[in-house]
Amino acid sequence: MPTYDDQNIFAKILRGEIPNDTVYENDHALAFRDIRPQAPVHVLIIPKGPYVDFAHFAAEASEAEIIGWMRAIAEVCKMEGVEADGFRAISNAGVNGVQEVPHLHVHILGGRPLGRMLQ
Ligand code: DGP
Repeated sequence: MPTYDDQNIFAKILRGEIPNDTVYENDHALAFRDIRPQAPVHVLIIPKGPYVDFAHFAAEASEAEIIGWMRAIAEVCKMEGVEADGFRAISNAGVNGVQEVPHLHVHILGGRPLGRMLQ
């Protein structure tokens, strides 16, 4: 399993060392607006625990953490009004996935037609 770097930007956001535009929070997850939005709705949802990526989270997180993160994603989609017209959920991992911040996050993008991504 990867080693978690607690100096990454999202760890600093979780510790309150860097401000963020919080959209939603529960015991296990925090959701905030992306600093470089690619769509009218662009929210990042992160688990509060120290997980690098999806595989790390799936292997080591508790069921409560997994449920908390998943429910946060669903809640954000509802709150941001993208549930009805649709949205895209992306989680980049590793070098090939071009993951910039090594703390698990899912991007929720919506509010406009996003175009076909896979052919
Ligand atoms: P990626 O790791 O490639 O999935 O993308 C990381 C995203 O995080 C990118 O869309 C920009 C965003 N981001 C980077 N630094 C900050 C920050 O300090 N605050 C916020 N809100 N977003 C950030």
